[in-house]
Amino acid sequence: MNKKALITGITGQDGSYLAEYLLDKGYIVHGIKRKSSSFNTSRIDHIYKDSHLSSNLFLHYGDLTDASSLVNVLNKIKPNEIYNLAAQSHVGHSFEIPEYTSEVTGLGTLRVLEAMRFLNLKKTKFYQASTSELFGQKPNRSNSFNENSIMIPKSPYGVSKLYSYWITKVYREAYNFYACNGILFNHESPRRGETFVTRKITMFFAKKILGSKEILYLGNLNAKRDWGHAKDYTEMQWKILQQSKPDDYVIATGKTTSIREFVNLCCKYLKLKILWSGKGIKEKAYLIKNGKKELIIKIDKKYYRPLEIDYLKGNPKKALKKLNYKLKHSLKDLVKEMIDSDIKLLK
Ligand code: NAP
Ligand code: F7E
Repeated sequence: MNKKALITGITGQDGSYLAEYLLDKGYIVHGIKRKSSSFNTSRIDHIYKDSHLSSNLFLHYGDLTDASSLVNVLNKIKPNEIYNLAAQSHVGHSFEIPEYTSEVTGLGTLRVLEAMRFLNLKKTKFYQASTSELFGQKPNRSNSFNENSIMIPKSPYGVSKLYSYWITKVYREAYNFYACNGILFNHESPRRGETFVTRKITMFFAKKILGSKEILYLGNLNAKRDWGHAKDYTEMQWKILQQSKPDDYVIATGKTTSIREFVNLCCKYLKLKILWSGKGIKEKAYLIKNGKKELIIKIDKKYYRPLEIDYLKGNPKKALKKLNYKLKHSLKDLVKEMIDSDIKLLK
């Protein structure tokens, strides 16, 4: 019989790739989508055009802030696997809406776990979308973070995710749940939300190539992130739930790149000559063409966060070995894929 999976956050970047992946594997996929006044299914609409896949995909209204909706959906489906991907996932915005972020990204996880307990779903496996934002401080002895690194989050988002990380472990130990944390470092794709920095940059350069005169306003250019591809990472989410015992895994590439370097990678791909000048809030970037300078990037203080994690690099050794996985995408390929896709979208 086909396995049944429930994905919270199916309309998000990861949810959409995971849905495709599980449908391809023959799963019946159920997704929870929240009520919104405008359409929020653009990342999964294409699945409905594929009759082979769409017949096994079912969407239900629900919300991580609404416990009864979760109990109702879980009771109806009784899934073999739950992937809890729903969250208010923007770190910057979590400073502006901290209480809502805690409700969804923190307590929302408890509501799903409690629904499982209340309905006695003892055989259901649970995946929690944990994050590198749990780690706030560069490790003393090592230059990367692993499963044993100290967790000192630096945002309402990170704190909410820390709660979810621990409550997942508590339910594993207290009630013998098959519950796992995937501690994922940043992962991007053409489906990344446009307010996250990589997509903001690739969309800007796609517009520029098509003749736009816009200026790109960014925040902290020095922050370093470990960027992987969402497709690799969603495949590993599935693998985490296929192991004989539940466990927690860091998923990362083991490489780190600053925002400024990411911009440079985009220019390199597009064969654009870029010149940086100034420091801090006064830093600017120009395109050099035919001996002329065009201002393209400025800093806007509003994109600085009240508190920032300056450096993130993961150590994925345990995950790559135990899950027997080899990453398929490099950052260079990711930049190319995102820019090409944005140009196509704009055209
Ligand atoms: P995303 O694109 O922001 O998707 C978040 C999903 O959660 C969307 O489907 C969103 O619905 C849904 N959602 C938001 N609030 C909800 C609520 N109150 N009730 C039900 N659903 C709600 O995030 P992502 O990049 O796919 O990430 C997936 C998960 O992994 C998130 O939990 C994120 O925090 C975590 N994570 C992400 C990364 C990364 O680099 N991408 C790294 C580590 C961990 P709408 O479509 O209606 O907004
Ligand atoms: O910021 C800096 C910003 O918003 C990356 C989420 O998926 O990954 C994501 O969180 C860096 C930060 O991602 C702008 O200050 C500079 O240092 O793309 P981001 P994030 O905050 O790392 C983690 C792992 C998650 O779990 C989250 O859900 O870029 N930055 N200038 C900027 N960031 C944004 N958004 N916009 C700027 O203009």
